[in-house]
Amino acid sequence: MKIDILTIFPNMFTGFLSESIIKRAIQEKYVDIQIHDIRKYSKDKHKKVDDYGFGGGKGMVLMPEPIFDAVNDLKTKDSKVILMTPQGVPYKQAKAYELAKEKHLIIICGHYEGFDERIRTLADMEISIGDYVLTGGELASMVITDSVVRLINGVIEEESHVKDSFNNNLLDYPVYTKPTEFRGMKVPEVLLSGHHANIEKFRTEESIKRTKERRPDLLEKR
Ligand code: 6GU
Repeated sequence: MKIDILTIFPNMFTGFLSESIIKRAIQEKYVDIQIHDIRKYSKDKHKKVDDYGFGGGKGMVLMPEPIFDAVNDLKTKDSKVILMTPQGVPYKQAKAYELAKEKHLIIICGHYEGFDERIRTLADMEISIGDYVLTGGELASMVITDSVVRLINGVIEEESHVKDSFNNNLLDYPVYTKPTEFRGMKVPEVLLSGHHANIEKFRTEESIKRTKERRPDLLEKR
């Protein structure tokens, strides 16, 4: 898979791309992630990419031309263009699975007070990562990228995500490691028993109990 991210803050991505699973997925060629500075596509001599909004009002608005030129440069017949905006469709794990099947994603990070409305015509979809406002789409684009890359076949063991929270609209069951007793808190006996059927039953029950307590809205979707 190839992921191209368009941003006016390319440095925000340095840490994200150079640690842990994302770093390894890039090294092992499961994914090619390229960060593109929108300023590079500006035809203005000061590399301007935003301007005052018509009609007045607060803040600067991202101009359409540099972003149109960038998308035009990168787009192929296999591309899906995603616009990051708090006005987009709320992001869910099911969408991560869909995106993980794509060959090429182009992600546009909105910024400042907004982007010129005509930029919307470039997008196949608009995504929001939740009901709160970020200063820009950069963190949101990293959220999308992280959640998609870990689902690409081979990046992590399939076992580690078939049981992820949300896969059946259930939250994860609790897990424990050594020691078997820590500050008076004991690992549940059944997990030490080696009895696989009982362990499975315990985990399912704990998942349901946890979901009931914390996310009853998910259970209604089951
Ligand atoms: Cl995609 N962008 C911004 N700026 N804020 C957000 C968001 C995106 N999703 C939730 N809040």
